[in-house]
Amino acid sequence: AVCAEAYNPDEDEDDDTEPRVVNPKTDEQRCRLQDACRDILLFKTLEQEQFSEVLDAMFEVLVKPQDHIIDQGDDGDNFYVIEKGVYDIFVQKDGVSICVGKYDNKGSFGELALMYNTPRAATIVATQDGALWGLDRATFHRLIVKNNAKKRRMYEAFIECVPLLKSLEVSERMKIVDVLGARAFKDGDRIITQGDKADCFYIVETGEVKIMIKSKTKAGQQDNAEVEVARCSRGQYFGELALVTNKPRAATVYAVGETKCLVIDIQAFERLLGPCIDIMKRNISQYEDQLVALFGSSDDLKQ
Ligand code: 1OR
Ligand code: 1OR
Repeated sequence: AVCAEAYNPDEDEDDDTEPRVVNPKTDEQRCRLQDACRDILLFKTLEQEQFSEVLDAMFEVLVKPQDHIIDQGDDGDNFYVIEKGVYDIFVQKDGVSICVGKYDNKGSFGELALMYNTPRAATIVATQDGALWGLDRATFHRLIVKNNAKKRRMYEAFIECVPLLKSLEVSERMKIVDVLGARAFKDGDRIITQGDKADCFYIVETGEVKIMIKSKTKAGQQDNAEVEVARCSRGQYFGELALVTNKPRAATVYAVGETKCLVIDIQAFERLLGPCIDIMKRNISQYEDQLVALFGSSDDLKQ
């Protein structure tokens, strides 16, 4: 379908002659904006200069409960980064609007219509007073979409050989590349903490991670030290369990040496990795067997 086609920014010269958008901000606003944008995956692969241009162009949007920030089917105007507030995600299925998820005080939305020139794919409704930062379509194109061409060149070969993603079409894998972020870790950095709420999924690009668990059934006991249960290296994934089971993180994950991971947020995970879920579930059932061998019960997974 045409809408799945990648926009080819190299064929497009107009963008370069467009004036830079600058929305002046107070120091206080700039601080809040920088905070809100710190973990936005789409910004993670930008050069410093491009990132400051993005920040310059962004503008504050205050919202009230029940405000529709985006309506499914509309043309795309802005991309939004969440500073605060809770936002429900609705998708129309056979004429019925279903709540398929929510953003809870972090994350971003509204990139798809701007990236692929498609109608808005979901409706986003504020459930409380909130604050967003908008980025206009033209600037999004000039900086984010152009950067995506570079991302595809950088990650295409690697993504093509991640075993988990084998069952996807090439175009589906490229859509993952479009929305992923990259994060670098130093030896010993904690990437995931057992018991935390989960909002993203990881693939190891370089280096290695170790997965450590403390038994919940042994909580408080003297001998309940962290136990290493697995390692993941290039091409392997982690952080899927909490997303698939809708539970807190089941383990703590540390970088072993300098490590780089590709990161996908939970909405993109649910939207793009559906076809891989069976493979993940099969591997999860193996965790359970290993857990029984280790602690004598698999209650830690069931709780
Ligand atoms: P957009 O520009 O299409 C609506 O405007 C935004 O909602 C969209 O970009 C995404 O940023 C965001 N499917 C499609 N869009 C989603 C979804 C989603 N979730 C958030 N958005 N799904 C839900 C996954 C939790 C798949 C539903 C079948
Ligand atoms: P998560 O979202 O729960 C921690 O965040 C990640 O560590 C988890 O997803 C999995 O990707 C990974 N064996 C191998 N990997 C595991 C295990 C595991 N638990 C979590 N992860 N287990 C078997 C150990 C003998 C333990 C199951 C509780």
